[in-house]
Amino acid sequence: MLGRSIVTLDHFILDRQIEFRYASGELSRILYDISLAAKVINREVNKAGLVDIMGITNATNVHGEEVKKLDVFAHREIIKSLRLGGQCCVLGSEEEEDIIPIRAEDSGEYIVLFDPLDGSSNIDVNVSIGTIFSIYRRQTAVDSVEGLRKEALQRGVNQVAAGYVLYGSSTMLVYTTGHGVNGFTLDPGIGEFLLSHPNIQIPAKGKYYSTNQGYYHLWEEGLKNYIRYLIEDDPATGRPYSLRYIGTLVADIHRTLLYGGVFFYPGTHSAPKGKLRLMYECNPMAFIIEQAGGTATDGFQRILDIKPERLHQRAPLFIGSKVDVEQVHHFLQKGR
Ligand code: P6P
Repeated sequence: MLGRSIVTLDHFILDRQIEFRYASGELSRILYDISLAAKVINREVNKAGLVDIMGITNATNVHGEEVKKLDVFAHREIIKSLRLGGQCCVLGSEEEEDIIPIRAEDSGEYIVLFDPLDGSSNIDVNVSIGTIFSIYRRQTAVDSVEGLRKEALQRGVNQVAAGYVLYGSSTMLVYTTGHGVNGFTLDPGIGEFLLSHPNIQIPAKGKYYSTNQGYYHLWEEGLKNYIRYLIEDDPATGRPYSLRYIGTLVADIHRTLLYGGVFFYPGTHSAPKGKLRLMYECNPMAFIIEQAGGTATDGFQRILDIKPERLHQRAPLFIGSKVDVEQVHHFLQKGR
């Protein structure tokens, strides 16, 4: 039986670059650069369990210093790859307080904001972790640090691409350029990401909810009512839902994307904006989920419409199947 033809990520990017309304090769190059960094990070992540036996990640930086922490390693690998690619004018990383301007001779038209190793606290227990990226095109020609800071604070609706890498039982890269969502699985034998999940569509309604229910006592009343509704025994309406929570955003969103349901990390009285970062966690995941037919809000408005003020600002996140997110909103509104 003829199997589906093998499509590598590189071929897919090239074949689809006509969809990109700007100079096509630029975005393609950024996606290559990110996928290359992902392969290098994947190699080190897979050794993480051996660090105690083999010593640290045997990574050294330009100064010959040993790089001890995997998230710092991932941070540096992504910067190195994007800097060499020459398509970016400024970067923003969860690991760096301020923006990372790219010097004029290596500079390009794009901004990449990223969480180099999301869920890194899970490394020591061999639970999936990930990399998240969000790509914008610069709006001005301003090269000052202040001007580049503004370029890095565009609304999520301006993203030209977004994606994540999931370092799990297999390593996957999932991304969108605004023309649907496609998933690629790394074949370590040939070192290529192969198209494994074409045109991903999130189910309109799921049977899972995903949240850290340990914070239940801190939530607003409407959200508590929603949980009480979800766990009632009523097979006719697909209840009770099952709780699934990995504690790595990339892994919880990936399951929600494929199986449907809702993920939420809400605000509380003490932390009204919740924990997740708008620019390199909420926005890229919202772009992906919306492109797959789902919804993403902060409990009031569309995530992608939020006007950013700071690079590391947080936002509450309610994201997943359209029907499920609408139902959360119904309970939130009733409780307010
Ligand atoms: P909590 C990981 O530290 C992270 O930033 C996300 O990947 C994840 O969704 C969240 O925090 C988990 O937070 O409070 O449930 O441990």
